[in-house]
Amino acid sequence: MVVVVAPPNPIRNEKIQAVDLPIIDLSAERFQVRKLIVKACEDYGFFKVINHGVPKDIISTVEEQSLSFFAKPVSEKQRAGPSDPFGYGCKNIGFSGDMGEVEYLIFDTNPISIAQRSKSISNEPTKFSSAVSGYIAAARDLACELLDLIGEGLWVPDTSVFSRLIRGVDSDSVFRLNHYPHLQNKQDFCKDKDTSSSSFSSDISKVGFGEHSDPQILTLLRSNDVGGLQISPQDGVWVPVPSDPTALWVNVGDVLQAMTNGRFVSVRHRALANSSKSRLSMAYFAAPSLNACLSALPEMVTPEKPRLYKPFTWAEYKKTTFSLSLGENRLNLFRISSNDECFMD
Ligand SMILES: O=C(O)CCC(=O)C(=O)O
Repeated sequence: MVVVVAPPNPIRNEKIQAVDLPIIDLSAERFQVRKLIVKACEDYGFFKVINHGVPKDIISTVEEQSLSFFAKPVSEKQRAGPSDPFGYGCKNIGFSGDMGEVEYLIFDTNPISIAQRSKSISNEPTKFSSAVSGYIAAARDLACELLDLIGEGLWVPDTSVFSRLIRGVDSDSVFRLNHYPHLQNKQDFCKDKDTSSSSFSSDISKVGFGEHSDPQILTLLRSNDVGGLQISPQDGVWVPVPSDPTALWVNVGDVLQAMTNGRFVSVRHRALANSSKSRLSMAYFAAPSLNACLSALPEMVTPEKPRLYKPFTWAEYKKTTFSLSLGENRLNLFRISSNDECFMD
């Protein structure tokens, strides 16, 4: 007799906890701001920034143009795909078979390739591409400013040690627009005709973007007024992140965790597609150049806090990320074990 055991529903066994997440006002005194950012990165690897300086008109043009694109028939959207790795993708996340109730557009940050790609995305490609490139430039400036504040707050001698990694034209940063359909949309949004009867059921907790940490240095995330994002400060505990279209959320990525020798946490997060309105998020992932060699800053390594991770290049780390499934803890693969004593300073 074959006994079929239903897989445990991870979502049902979780604890949802409301937490007041840190809010950083960038117009406040610099010495206060840098202290609060360091604390937020240590406690949560996550915080909200207000008075961030990313122009509102650019944000609303990117949002309007993206929503018009995602509202198009699937066959038209597919003209901007597949995402290999840039362009339109639907449900498939990454290269290891992960799936979610999400469709997306991914771009590199080169204005020329954005302009080229925009021709298959927008009916007003110049308007779309200049808004996307404008958003990316403002997000990069903001990420550099936050990384400089982090350098100052950690009292490292070279305060631009982090921002320098993402400033150059060879930085491997990417920009991603995610669209999570609303609950009423029972049609399979990846197909032109609804062939499956309930491919998107009204199940209250559909995973839009599964649990993961971001591999890069820092992520800046902005969404419309629809919630769904959750962070996990500890295993099995999820904290809902309230939507605030006027603010940006910042999360520490794996590289920053490695460079601070584990002092900052690369926060695990996910997005649920469980609203009656569709969620649109835009994420700028600040990454180094492929050949950047990444390791804990000497100031972060002490006899009490020995080096946690082996040095790696961004190309190596990216390759490892692509070879694993979304939720895998990749940084663990670079952890120094007691057999690796020779890596110690
Ligand atoms: O849409 C969101 O809120 C989360 C998106 C995300 O985690 C990602 O794009 O990596």
